[in-house]
Amino acid sequence: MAESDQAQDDFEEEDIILSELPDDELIEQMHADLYDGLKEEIEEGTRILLDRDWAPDKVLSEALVEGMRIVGIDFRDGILFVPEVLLAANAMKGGMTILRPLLAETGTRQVGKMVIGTVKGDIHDIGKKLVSMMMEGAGFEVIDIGINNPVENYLAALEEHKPDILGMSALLTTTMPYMKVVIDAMTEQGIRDDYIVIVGGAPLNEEFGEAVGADAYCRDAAVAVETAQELVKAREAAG
Ligand code: B1M
Repeated sequence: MAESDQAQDDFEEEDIILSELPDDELIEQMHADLYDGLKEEIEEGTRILLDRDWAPDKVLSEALVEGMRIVGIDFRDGILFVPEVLLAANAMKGGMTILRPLLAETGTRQVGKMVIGTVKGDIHDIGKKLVSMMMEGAGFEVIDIGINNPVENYLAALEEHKPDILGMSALLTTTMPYMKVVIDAMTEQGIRDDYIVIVGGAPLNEEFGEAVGADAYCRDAAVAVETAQELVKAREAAG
C-alpha cells in the first residue's frame, strides 16, 4: 500500500465520531476540542449532549466551563498564547450561543454580573474581549460597554445593569490614570462600595490597582475569572 494511502487509512481510523462516544469520552473530547479551538465540534458536542437529555447548565459546567478552565490554566502558565485562547474562546462562544436561550428559559443562576469597558482615550479592546469571553465561559453575565468610555458611561451602565463587578481595562500609560477618575466619581456618589472593582491591562500592576482604589488588579483573563469568582463569593458570604 502506498504511504499516502496508509496515512489516509490511519487518519480515517483516528477520525472521531462524536455522536458515537459515550458521555464521559464525549466530555473529554470536548475539552480537547475546546483547547484546540474547534468551534463546529463544540457546537456539535453541545447539541449531542442536549439530545441525550443533559440539562443545559450541566453541559455548560461540565463540558464548556471545565474545558475553558483548563485553557485558562495553560494560558496563565504560558503554555497557550493569545491566538489559541481567542480560538478557544470563540469555540466556547459557539456552544454558549446554543445554550444561552435554554439557560434563560430554565432560569439558571448566573455566577455574577460584570460591566466592563476600556477607559476614555483608549481604543484597545482585544484583552478586554478576551476577559469578557473567559468570564462568560465561567458563567458570568457580561455587559461590554466597549472602548473610550468617559466616566458618565460607566456610571450609566452601573445604574442600568446593577452588576456585581465593574471591570476597567487600559493599555496606555496615558489612559490608565483615568481609572481613578471613575473610582473617585463612584466614591463621590456614595456607590463605590456597592460594587467590586477590578482593573487590568498590560501597563498596570498590583500597586497601581491599590493606588487607584480598585478591589483587585488582574494580570490576565484567567486571573480575572479566578479573582471575580473569589470576590463575588466573599461578598455573598459577608451578606
Ligand atoms: Co497599541 N499600543 N496603540 N494598538 N498596541 C500598545 C499598548 C503599546 C504597548 C505598543 C508599543 O508601543 N510597544 C503602546 C503603549 C505604550 C504605552 O502606553 N506605554 C501602544 C500605543 C502607543 C498605541 C498608539 C498610541 C499608537 C499610535 O497611534 N501612535 C495607539 C493608541 C490608540 C488609542 O488607544 N487611543 C495604538 C493603537 C493600536 C491599534 C488600534 C493599532 C491596536 C489595537 C486594536 C484593538 O485593540 N482592537 C493596537 C495594538 C494591537 C497594540 C498591541 C500591539 C497589542 C495589544 C493587545 O491587544 N494585546 C500593544 C503592544 C503589546 O501589548 N504587546 C499596543 C493582546 C491582549 C490579549 O493583551 O490587552 O494586555 P492585553 O490584555 C490582557 C491583560 O492585559 C489583561 O488580560 C488580557 C488577556 O490576558 N487585561 C485585563 C486587559 N484588560 C483587562 C481587564 C481586566 C482584567 C485583565 O479586568 C477588568
